[in-house]
Amino acid sequence: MITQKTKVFALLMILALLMTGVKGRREGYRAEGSQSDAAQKRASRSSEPKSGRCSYTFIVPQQKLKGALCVSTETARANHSEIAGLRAELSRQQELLERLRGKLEHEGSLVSEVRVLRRESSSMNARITQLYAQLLNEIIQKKDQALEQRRLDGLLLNATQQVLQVSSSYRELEKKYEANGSHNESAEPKSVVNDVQRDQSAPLPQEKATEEIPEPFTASHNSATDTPFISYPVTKTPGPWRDCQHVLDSGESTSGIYLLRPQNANRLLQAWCEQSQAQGGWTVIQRRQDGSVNFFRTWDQYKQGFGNLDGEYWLGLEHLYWLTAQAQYKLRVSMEDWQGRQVFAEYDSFHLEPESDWYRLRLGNYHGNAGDSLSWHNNKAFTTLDRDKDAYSGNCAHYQKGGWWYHMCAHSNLNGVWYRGGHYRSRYQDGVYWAEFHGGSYSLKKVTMMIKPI
Ligand SMILES: [Ca+2]
Repeated sequence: MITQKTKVFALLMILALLMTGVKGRREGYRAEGSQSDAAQKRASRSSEPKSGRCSYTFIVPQQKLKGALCVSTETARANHSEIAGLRAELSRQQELLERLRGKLEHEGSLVSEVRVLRRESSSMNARITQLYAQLLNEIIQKKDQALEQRRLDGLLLNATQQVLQVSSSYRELEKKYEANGSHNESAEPKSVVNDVQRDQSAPLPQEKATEEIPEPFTASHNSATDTPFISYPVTKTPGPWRDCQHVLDSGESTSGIYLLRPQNANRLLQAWCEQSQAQGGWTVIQRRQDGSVNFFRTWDQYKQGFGNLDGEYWLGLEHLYWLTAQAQYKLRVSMEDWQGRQVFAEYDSFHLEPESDWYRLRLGNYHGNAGDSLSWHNNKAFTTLDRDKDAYSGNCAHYQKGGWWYHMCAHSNLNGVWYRGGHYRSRYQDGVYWAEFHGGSYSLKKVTMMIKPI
């Protein structure tokens, strides 16, 4: 142990001698030495052996630090405040940033709103464009339709002119024919008949076509609706007869259509002769049986007659006037309800006043089993929807839907609306009724009005 200490001591001493040897060289550096060197020297100097004291000299390896190593508490305090300042600045900046972000978001939402609005606006524009195109298209179509309408009007006008031409040439031919063959009685009446008795709704060309068909007519040559009054075979004997009693007296006992010419009347007509019912000889002046003919008609149509001779028809007031003017006639109204019950009403005289007195009804006494629903109408003028001659403040024909010798308004309305099944529901009492037989709200199934000389 002692030897070891001695060895260390000897080594240190050698080192100390070596150090003093290089002392001068080391002092050359002192001018440019740093404070740290000075400090180091001071430390080494303090470690130099002093008298009476035993000490160790430690050699500290030279540090290569340049400049002072200073620790200033003041600076540290300053740094703290700076940091605080920075922190404040940072938070301010952050706040600012947040605010900016908020603004940005707000602007962003505005932008999206604007975008949505733009999108809507563009879709609206598209819709407007589409509507505009549609409008244009419709305008064009309307123009086309107007052109088409004009074209059709032209065609119609043309056709009407042609019909008028045909009609006038037909009349001329008729006149020539009459002039040439006035001795031929059977041909002449026929042409007049159709002039007088045709259905007002029947077109002229059809009328001409029917004229060309020779006698006797066949049932197949036309339908029941388009060419009335000539739609049933005329009997073999051409007539003309004064009335159906005249036909019967001449030995024609078959019911059917016959050609008539009332005395003193410069007119011919066709009518259905009822030769089997009630001893025959009846000239049918009105018939309802299936609702196939509309009886809501004008004065002129009631005057001239309308319908189908083998179906529903109205003979015509003018014909009735001439027929009943040639002799004393009686009237028979036969009726049938929807249960098949048949009744009749007879009036022992019947005639009409002329048109100048509105075909006023003159009626005799009633007898029969139907009840009297016509005497109330005796001495009344005829009324149609376009000629009001009734005693009611309004026009009875408007409410009762037919022409009749209305009073205020009716106990019978045999020219009313043909309702199926009997009892009918209507705003007005407008059915085919005979008040004494089933009342005013019961529409009869079959009605025939016919006249016969006494
Ligand atoms: Ca009136």
